[in-house]
Amino acid sequence: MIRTFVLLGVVGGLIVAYLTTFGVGPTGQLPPPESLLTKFRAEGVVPKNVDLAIDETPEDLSVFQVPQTDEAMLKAAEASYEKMLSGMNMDMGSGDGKMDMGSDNAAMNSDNAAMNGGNGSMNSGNGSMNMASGEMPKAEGGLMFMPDGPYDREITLTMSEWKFDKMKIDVKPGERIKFTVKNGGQIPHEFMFMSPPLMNAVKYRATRADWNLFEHEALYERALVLPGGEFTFVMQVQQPGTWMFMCMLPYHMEMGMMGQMATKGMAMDM
Ligand SMILES: [Cu+2]
Repeated sequence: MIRTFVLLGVVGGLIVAYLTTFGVGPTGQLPPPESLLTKFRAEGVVPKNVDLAIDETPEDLSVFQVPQTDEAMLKAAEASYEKMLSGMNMDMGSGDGKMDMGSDNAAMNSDNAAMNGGNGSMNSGNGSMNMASGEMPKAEGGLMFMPDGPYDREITLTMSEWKFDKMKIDVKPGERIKFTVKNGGQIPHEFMFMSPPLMNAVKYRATRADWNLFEHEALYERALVLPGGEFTFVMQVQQPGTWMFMCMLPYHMEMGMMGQMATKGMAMDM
């Protein structure tokens, strides 16, 4: 009797082993036919295609992510950006990747070297000024910046979203102007003066995939002005020309925070 059970067990085991190893035909190992998949999807047994899409929403803030609140701003800014720069009528031979912006400034620098030397006494004790080069006074691109000193007239410039209260400033060669720059807005801004060659550099970078507005050179730069904050400096116009002043925080300039300062007949269409 026991032999019968052992025999049944052995035979049964062999049958199960055979079925699990060889008993399933090749067709049984293929994916289910499309109709079956459709049926299962309809029944919700397997996820639909759309459910398998990768969610590309970044999980943390990175330098490449645009905060949702900024998207509308950026759209408006992008729409106006090309128009704004093309209106400035700069010919820089876009696309050849070569910039010829250093030579003019270099010449200006050498012209002004004597002036810098002559004003050496003004340089002392002003290391806290937030100038682009860290030096005071600084002369470049036809403008000279000093922390203070004698001046011919005063200009107060108030920043807000998204403009300066004066978008066009007329100046005369040689005059010294005391600027008071205020942030009358609700958010931080920055302030800088740029020459057309430096703006060309910005325009050039704007055509590149690795464009970064934080990469720029300015004749004068105050990196952060908090709401309600203000600062002053004295600027001398050293030669006829045109210059831009702006806030270059992301999308601020494109939204309108760029004005022009020019001597007579030198202003560009903007
Ligand atoms: Cu700003």
